[in-house]
Amino acid sequence: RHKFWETQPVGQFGDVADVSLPDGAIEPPTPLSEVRADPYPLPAAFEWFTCDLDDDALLADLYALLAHNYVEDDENMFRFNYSSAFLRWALRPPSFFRAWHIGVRAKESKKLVAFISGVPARIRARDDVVRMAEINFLCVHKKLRSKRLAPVLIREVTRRVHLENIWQAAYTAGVVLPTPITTCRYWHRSLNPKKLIDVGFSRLGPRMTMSRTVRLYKLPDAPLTPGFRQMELRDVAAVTRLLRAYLARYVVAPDFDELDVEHWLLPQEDVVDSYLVESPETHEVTDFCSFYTLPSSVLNNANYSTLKAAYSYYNVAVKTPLQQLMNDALIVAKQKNYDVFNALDVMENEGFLKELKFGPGDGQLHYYLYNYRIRNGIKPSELGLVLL
Ligand code: NHW
Ligand code: EN5
Repeated sequence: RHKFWETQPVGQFGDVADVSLPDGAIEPPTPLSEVRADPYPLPAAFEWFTCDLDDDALLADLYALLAHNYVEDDENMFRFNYSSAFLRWALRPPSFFRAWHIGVRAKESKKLVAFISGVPARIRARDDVVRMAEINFLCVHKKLRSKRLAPVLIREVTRRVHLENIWQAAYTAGVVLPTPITTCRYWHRSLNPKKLIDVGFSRLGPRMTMSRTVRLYKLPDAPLTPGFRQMELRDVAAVTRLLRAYLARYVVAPDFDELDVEHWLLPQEDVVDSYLVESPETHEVTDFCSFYTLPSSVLNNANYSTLKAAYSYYNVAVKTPLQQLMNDALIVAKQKNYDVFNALDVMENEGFLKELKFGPGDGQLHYYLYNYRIRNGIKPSELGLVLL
């Protein structure tokens, strides 16, 4: 059934529930001298190409490859449209490896036709902090699909990760592969219901008029929590303390240090937004919330070409109730002209989704680990990891 995945060190569908197998690495590391030294062969017309994201021309090519060929919903109405600034941010965290930004080009035209990437991360599974690669942006041009190029890309990124003496990876996908550690549901909160209905992202509910719908999703003009403000560079230490203490509760979560927090959570316009609550009395940072910006192209609509979507990222509510904190996140997203606010049912999110008028989407997100077994998997609420 899975000619490629059957050969890989991932939980095979048969043995997920086998209690005799221990948690942790599925196969041990091999000596670096035994890692294959040269790239896997590609069909003759193509060549490997390590991408330099400092190069604006290359970045524009990568942006265009993804904008035209990356993930769509099940009815091909929308396609993710990651911005160039977002791609630079996502692919250049602390200690990133340029060799893990892997393109495939046509030898003759030099056109970029496929891509896969990894970035390094420390991810904790139970009490084991593991150096991993986060794999993302796997993409094969629509005209080259179903030719078994994806397994070559995956083997090549695996080889380059092994060369850095890293033997585990984390990734997500909308498709079922062997074998998810957990399966999450997307939830959506309308901010601009009229546009969402016009483009077919949502529907007018039964016995609902447009004006009732607009009223239903109306939000205040400004955040309600006293001391709610944008995160700044001076907040990195406090946010790191809050987040580390919070993520310690989850079975699988990133192990963020201050450098990671500065990179992943310091606001960057139209890429990542972070807010916190600074107590007006003590000036302590007590709560934190964040979202990233990932627009989708609207395919085949006469009136609109893009949807501006915010995706819930990491949130920590200590003093402010989580529901109130997330309501303020919705308010600032609305003020910044987002059309929809999306969230997964990870961490404590179940606790605010229905109350804040999110509705379940038709998409799922499966989470995977490569060469790391977690017996029986985990629940979405035990997952403290959000991948972009
Ligand atoms: S998920 C988004 C993936 N990208 C898209 O969906 C974009 C649109 N689609 C495409 O570009 C986020 C193509 O359809 C792709 C497949 C390229 C998806 N993950 O070349 P063939 C990520 O980026 C398997 C993994 O003929 P294709 C995460 C499939 O099951 N495997 O197909 C990426 C089959 O294998 P099987 C996937 O349609 C994580 C084989 O590919 C997959 O032309 C990568 C067919 O290949 C997917 N999303 O191209 C794994 N989709 O065994 C990282 C299909 O079933 C692992 N397949 O026969 C860790 C590596 C690092 C380890 C380090 C220690
Ligand atoms: C991860 N790095 O299917 C990348 N999105 O629900 C790979 N549906 O937007 C993972 N089909 O439900 C990709 N509207 C996996 C996701 C791929 C994209 C995808 C889904 C997630 C989505 C929308 C639009 C559906 C269009 C037709 C959806 C309903 C919203 C409604 C708002 C009002 C309250 C009820 C729900």
